[in-house]
Amino acid sequence: MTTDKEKIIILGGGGHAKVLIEIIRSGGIFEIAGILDARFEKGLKISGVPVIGKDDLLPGIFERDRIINACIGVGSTRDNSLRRALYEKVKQIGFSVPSLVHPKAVVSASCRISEGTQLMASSVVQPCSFIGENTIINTGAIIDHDCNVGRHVHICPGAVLSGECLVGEGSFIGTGATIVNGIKIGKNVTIGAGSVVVNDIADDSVVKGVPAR
Ligand code: JB3
Repeated sequence: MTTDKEKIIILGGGGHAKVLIEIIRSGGIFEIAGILDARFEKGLKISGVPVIGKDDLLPGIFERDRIINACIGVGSTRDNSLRRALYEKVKQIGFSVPSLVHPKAVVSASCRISEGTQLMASSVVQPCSFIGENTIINTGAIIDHDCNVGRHVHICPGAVLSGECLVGEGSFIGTGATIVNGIKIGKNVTIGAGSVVVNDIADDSVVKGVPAR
């Protein structure tokens, strides 16, 4: 049976990809064409989706197979540079990278989310906030009002940004971290899990603890 759904290819077949597969399926917009991941044998199924090969197939998938949507299914555990590189690779080929929003995410009508953003279950983005390209707002994370979260950022599960916070591109906010109102976090910053951030953090810093230092 052919469907009139647009097709999408997923890069990566690990835990993050499994979460995204469920979001894609719940949205009912895309048909998942397959997974690219060198770690697995071609033909292996992950959450029912076949592994079809490695990233070197991307140009042919775009040009020959006319699949124009890609999903960055590789997560990040501290450093977002691989996600950034994969996003830039697929964009350079010409793919669109749809934002993926879990049906149980709470997303204000007045916030703006960019291409490639991934909002997981129970995440919240409050009014007038902005989320940059290829950024993950992971399970249960909260972005309160008037925040500005840059591109290629990972806000880990359960992390909380109070109102009017800024997070620079490439930064990583660890699981359960709390950022109090109005804090500015620079680019490529790593905030450890469970930290409480009460002061602005400069670019390229690595901080943790309560208060985070
Ligand atoms: O903590 C949470 C809720 N999620 C984590 C997520 C954000 O990051 C999760 O627990 C993991 O820590 C991590 O998820 P991810 O990236 O799915 O982890 P892992 O299970 O290691 O799977 C990564 C997959 O990406 C592996 O199968 C790699 O082979 C594959 N991979 C790595 N580099 C790649 C590339 N796949 C492609 N297509 N291209 C690559 O360059």
